[in-house]
Amino acid sequence: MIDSHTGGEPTRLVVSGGPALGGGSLSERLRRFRDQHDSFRSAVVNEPRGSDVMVGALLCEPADASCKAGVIFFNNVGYLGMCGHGTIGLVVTLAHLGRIAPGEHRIETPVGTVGAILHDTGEVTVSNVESYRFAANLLLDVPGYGKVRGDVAWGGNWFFLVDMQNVHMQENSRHHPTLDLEFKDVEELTAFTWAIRQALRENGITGADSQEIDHIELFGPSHVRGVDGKNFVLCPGKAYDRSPCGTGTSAKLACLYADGKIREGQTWRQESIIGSVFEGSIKARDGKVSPSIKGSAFVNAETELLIDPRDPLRMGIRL
Ligand code: PYC
Repeated sequence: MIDSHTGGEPTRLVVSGGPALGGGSLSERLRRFRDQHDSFRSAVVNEPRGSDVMVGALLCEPADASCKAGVIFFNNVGYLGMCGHGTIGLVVTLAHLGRIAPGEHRIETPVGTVGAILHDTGEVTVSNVESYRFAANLLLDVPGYGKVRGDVAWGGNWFFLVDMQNVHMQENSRHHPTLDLEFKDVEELTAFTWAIRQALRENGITGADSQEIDHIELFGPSHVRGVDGKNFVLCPGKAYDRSPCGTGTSAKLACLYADGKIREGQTWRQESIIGSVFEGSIKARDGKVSPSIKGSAFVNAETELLIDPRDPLRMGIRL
């Protein structure tokens, strides 16, 4: 396994020794992974070997020979469609292994094929799956906080995006009355976004085909010169994304485009809650966007997974 981080968000790539998932599309193989080998997911990313923040990635043979690799991303509670920071981590790790050189590559994921350019600088630009806003300006009653407005958008995962400049905590809120989009407030931001996620579920608000919205993104202006926006993204298993979230930035770009606030050729710089930055841009087609996300990753560990039959927690701590 090789660990890397992209803007602070970790990716643990299983290079070999993972479960045999057979052939077929990556989405079929994801289903087999989930149904027959879920304990392997937990062994890799859950405590005591991993942590709630860890995103796992299983390197797979691509079904499409034009792709350099296939990948299935997973986390402490399940599986991801796409993962932007993880794809940047994957590309940098493949380069670290000497398996790819700078240039353009195609990578298969369960939600479609994405492009990746490994630049001579070591930076990576991911051309993500087509992204779009599914619903705009929904009003949601979030118990303990009050009414919150947000957009539902697809960026390779489902997001509910909330502009923090429009969030005014109700006066009798037992929570922080002025929640800042700042690192010092991550506990409060986590509680707030988790409450939004529960409220979405309770109100039956979903993405297309009743898919669960499992990522919540709060956004606002950045205070860094030359950076356009800042976000806080809550991931499905309640950990927050240390990176600006590649799929979350894609969802944000789709909403900006739907609002006429970004055009082709423009660069959007997205800061994460810890201060790391991705650069985003779009190509537009039929009301949807093809987002590109540029960032850097660094390899920081090479490890071997040891599964000791005497260890009662060898497959990780899980529900
Ligand atoms: O970068 O797309 C992303 C991502 C999703 C979950 C964590 N990171």
